[in-house]
Amino acid sequence: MKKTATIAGSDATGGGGLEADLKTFQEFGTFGLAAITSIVTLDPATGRHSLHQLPLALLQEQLASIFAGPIDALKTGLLPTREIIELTAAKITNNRPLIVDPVIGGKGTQDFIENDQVQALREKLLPQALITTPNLREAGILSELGELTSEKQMQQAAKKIALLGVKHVVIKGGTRLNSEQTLDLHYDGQTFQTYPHPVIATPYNHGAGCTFAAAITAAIAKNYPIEAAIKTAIDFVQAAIAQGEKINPYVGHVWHGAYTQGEKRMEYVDEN
Ligand code: PXL
Repeated sequence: MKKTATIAGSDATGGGGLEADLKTFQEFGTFGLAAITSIVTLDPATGRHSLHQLPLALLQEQLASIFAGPIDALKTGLLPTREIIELTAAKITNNRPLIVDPVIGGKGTQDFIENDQVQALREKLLPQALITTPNLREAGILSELGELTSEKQMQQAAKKIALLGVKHVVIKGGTRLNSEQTLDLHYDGQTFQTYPHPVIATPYNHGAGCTFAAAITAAIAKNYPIEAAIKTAIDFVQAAIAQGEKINPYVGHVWHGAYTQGEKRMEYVDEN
């Protein structure tokens, strides 16, 4: 069985963060492990998110736990401080594939991120990564090019991010690029490949970014070539968004069980 691990924040509402990662890992038939960097909660009275820190020593013990055995592919999500990024970067020193989802601009998390964290991502983590999966806003920040509004600018940003040492940059165009027909861009250090796909019109898409990176991580663990991993992840997230569901008055989530649970959920059948 392939083992996939995530080092990420917890999204208590279950759409993004390590909850999305673990559900997606399982949907892809891989065994998921997790280290929690922080916890994001939702105030039901206001819909506002809060970020709760955990002691750094506790993260260190979780990292030791997940690395107690072999891991086939590793993903990072929300790493909200420089100290957390530096500790994580120091503990992933061997050559297992690392997928960095540079969570900077996600829903519910964008208020928490400091420039210090962005610099640590650029200096410590991205040089070690096989793949990084920024959205348009995150790609603008990591590349220091600011707001990106065209495919040409996405290409420029991907080139700048690749200079940090990460081998494959996958920028998600999302609805910010185009609200109907968008594209994801892959740069492997030499050539660009685009993956056009329609935007599925639904407000219930929370967790899509985490789910995308987790799907790539699981596919890489299963030895898919990079292009196939990206294509598989895009298709899966499209299905997960299409089956998204409202979870509370403020937010609706993608359905991480879109493939194996979507059509044939386990139902009790009375044989008598
Ligand atoms: O933006 C994605 C994300 C990542 N990680 C955690 C989150 C969220 C969004 O809410 O809560 C922990």
